[in-house]
Amino acid sequence: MQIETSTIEKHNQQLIKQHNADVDHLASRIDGVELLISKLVAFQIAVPSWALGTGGTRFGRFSGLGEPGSLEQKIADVGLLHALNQSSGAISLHIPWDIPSDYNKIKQLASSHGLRFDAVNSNTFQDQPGQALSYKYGSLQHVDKAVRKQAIGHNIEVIKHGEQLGSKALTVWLSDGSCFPGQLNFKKAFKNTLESLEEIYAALPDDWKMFIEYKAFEPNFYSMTVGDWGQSYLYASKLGAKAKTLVDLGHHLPNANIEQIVSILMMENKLAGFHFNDSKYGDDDLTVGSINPYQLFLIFNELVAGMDELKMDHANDLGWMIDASHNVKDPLEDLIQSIEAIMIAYAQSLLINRTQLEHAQINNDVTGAQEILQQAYRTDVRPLVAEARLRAGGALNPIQLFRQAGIRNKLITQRGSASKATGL
Ligand SMILES: [Mn+2]
Repeated sequence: MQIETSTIEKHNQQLIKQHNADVDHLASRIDGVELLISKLVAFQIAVPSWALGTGGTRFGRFSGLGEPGSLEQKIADVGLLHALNQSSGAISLHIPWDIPSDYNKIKQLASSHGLRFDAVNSNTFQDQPGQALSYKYGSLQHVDKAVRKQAIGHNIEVIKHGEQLGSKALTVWLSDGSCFPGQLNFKKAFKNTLESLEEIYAALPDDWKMFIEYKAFEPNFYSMTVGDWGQSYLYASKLGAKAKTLVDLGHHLPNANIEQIVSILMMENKLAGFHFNDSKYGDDDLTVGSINPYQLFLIFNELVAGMDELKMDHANDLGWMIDASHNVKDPLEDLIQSIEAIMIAYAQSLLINRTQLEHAQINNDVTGAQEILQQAYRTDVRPLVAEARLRAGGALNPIQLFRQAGIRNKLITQRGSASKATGL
């Protein structure tokens, strides 16, 4: 289904008076508010094809209703999101869960919703039906060269799918590692993985990037062969300029200083982009900003500082994607909340007075530096984020409209209550 422009306009009319008053109030206190709003309008966050269905844990999965049962329906769902917030104009496909049967048709469908194809994701963390060799003991790291070759071949196939769709990056996340001490020779596992990545890297088109994602633990619980940013950075450095490190917020050990990791990676021009989510204990895949919004703001502070130093385009020069799983919420509502949280943190980071912050830093004014950051963080920027949505044709309050328009019920009527999203 598609949401009519007139439905969005009618919704906005109901809220416009209060909204305008809120924007005027904020605008009078912010220098360069027009530039800030234009940056918010340009900023787009990709939605992965696996986030449109209800997630689960290894203990169980409680399906939602009216889930998208095909790639076409997943694209339609991202299209709905984008119509509501005008900030989710890209979809990231997971191969082999979402292989298009007709590239042109899929491309046309996506562009009819104003969507482009973001990074493509390979999968060597599970065995597929009919697969010759198993990834039980790893893929690119495997002791058996034949298994490594199969995994390399899969990644090259993913690149080919991506080329047909206009993607410009391959994201490699490996579950490779070991569950028990002694199981793996760490150095051999690293070297095998590097050799395998080199073969995949050689197959990358000139204008593509390879994003190397790391994760501290799970599914392997003793060692991960790309376990932290240091290992990812080492692979990316050895591979070349097209390889960069991808930071997933949930893939760190508790209390890791992710903003410092981001800062150093940016200094080296080795940050590929981001997978957004939130967590309390580990890779919890919770809604962005639901647990630790201050951390998200501090990360955006470093991102904006780093991008400005490198004269990068905020919207296009790094990869921005949500990577979360919704076990108990409506996935579309959860995604609306996630994107809103990202836009808020981004807007707040744009408010930071960098000249004052630098002045405080070189004068060891610790209190002053904290005040500058918290002044930005404690500003309620939601009216500016809403104004950006309004100007782009979106809804002032996407969740409210999603509910008022009965979108989930319409999807259930269309797809049936038993419809299940493909994926894990
Ligand atoms: Mn991720």
